[in-house]
Amino acid sequence: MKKLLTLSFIIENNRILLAMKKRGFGAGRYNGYGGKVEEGETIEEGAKREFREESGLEVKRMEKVGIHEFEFAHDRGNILEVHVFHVTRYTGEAVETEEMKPEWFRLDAIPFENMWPDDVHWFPVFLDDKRFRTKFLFGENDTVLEKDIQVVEQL
Ligand code: 6OG
Repeated sequence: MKKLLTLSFIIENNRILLAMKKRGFGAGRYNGYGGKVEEGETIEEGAKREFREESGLEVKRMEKVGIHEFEFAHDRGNILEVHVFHVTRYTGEAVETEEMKPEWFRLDAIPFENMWPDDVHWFPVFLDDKRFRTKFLFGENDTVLEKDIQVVEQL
C-alpha cells in the first residue's frame, strides 16, 4: 500500500525555510511543509494547500525535485511516497500555526540533528539542484537501516 504525501521547501538568499513540527507525525523535528494528498486533488494542489494551511504563505510557482519512498521495518509494505517540491515564487510571510513554527536557516547551518535522519543523506543532492528518487528503510527510533539515492534526469 502506498500513501501519497508532499514536502515543500523555499530556498532564497542562501537560506531555507524549515518549520518545527509541533504535533503529529514527526513532532519535534524541523522539516519542510507538507502532508497527505487528499482525494480529488492533484499532488501539486495538495502541496500548495498544505503550504497555505501550515505556513500562511501562498505558493505561486513550484517545481517537483524529488520522490522519496519511505518504509518502516515494523510496518513493511506500507510505503510513504513523498513528493518533494522547491517553491520558487510565493506571496506572504510565514507565520506560526498550530502545527508549525517557521524558521529560516542558512544553507551551511541546516539543523540535521533535529530533522528526520534521512535528510542528511539526500539534502546535498537537493541543494545541488539535482532531481532525485530515493528509498529509505527505517528501523527502531527511526534509524536508517537501508538507503538508496538515485540522481535522475526526469521524475
Ligand atoms: P502529516 O502526516 O503530518 O505529514 N515526512 C517526512 N519527511 C522527511 N524528511 N523524512 C521522513 O522520513 C518523512 N516522513 C514523512 C511528509 C507528514 C509530513 O512529513 C513528511 C509530510 O510533509 C520518514 O500530514
